[in-house]
Amino acid sequence: MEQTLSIIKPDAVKKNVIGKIIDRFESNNLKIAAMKKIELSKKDAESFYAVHAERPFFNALVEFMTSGAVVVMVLEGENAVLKNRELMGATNPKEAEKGTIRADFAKDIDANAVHGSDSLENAKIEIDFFFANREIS
Ligand code: IDP
Ligand code: MG
Repeated sequence: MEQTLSIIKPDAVKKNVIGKIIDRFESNNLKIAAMKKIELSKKDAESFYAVHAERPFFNALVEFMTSGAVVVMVLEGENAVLKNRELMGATNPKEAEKGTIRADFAKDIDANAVHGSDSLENAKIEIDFFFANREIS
């Protein structure tokens, strides 16, 4: 069993599609092992996306991720990391396959509805960033 970190980003929370996105996970055998709705501080967003600090879109990304509440989840299941990435679709919603979360709920790369860990190693780091062990079950 793997665990991965998922974030429903401010654009999707504002569109009121939290439940529809969670349904994609549950319908595909991913269990919600932890979940909370929070507002990220600038510092939270900057640390979480530190790997992108030198990218031209970094400031816009931090601005976007702090523009409203997000829902942070630990998803658990077989091949959870890869399965979540498949359900999400490509980073750019315009290139995402039909039926993926980003194709169905997002319009452009700046506001693309969801985050998902890209490796098992990063999943552990990202889960630790948001959750204490006692919050995950
Ligand atoms: P991912 O979210 O599919 O893993 P990453 O390359 O890790 O994509 O980028 C993190 C986030 O940064 C993306 O989800 C997107 O919101 C934003 N981003 C990535 N590339 C661009 C870009 O070229 N322009 C604007 N925003 C971008
Ligand atoms: Mg990424």
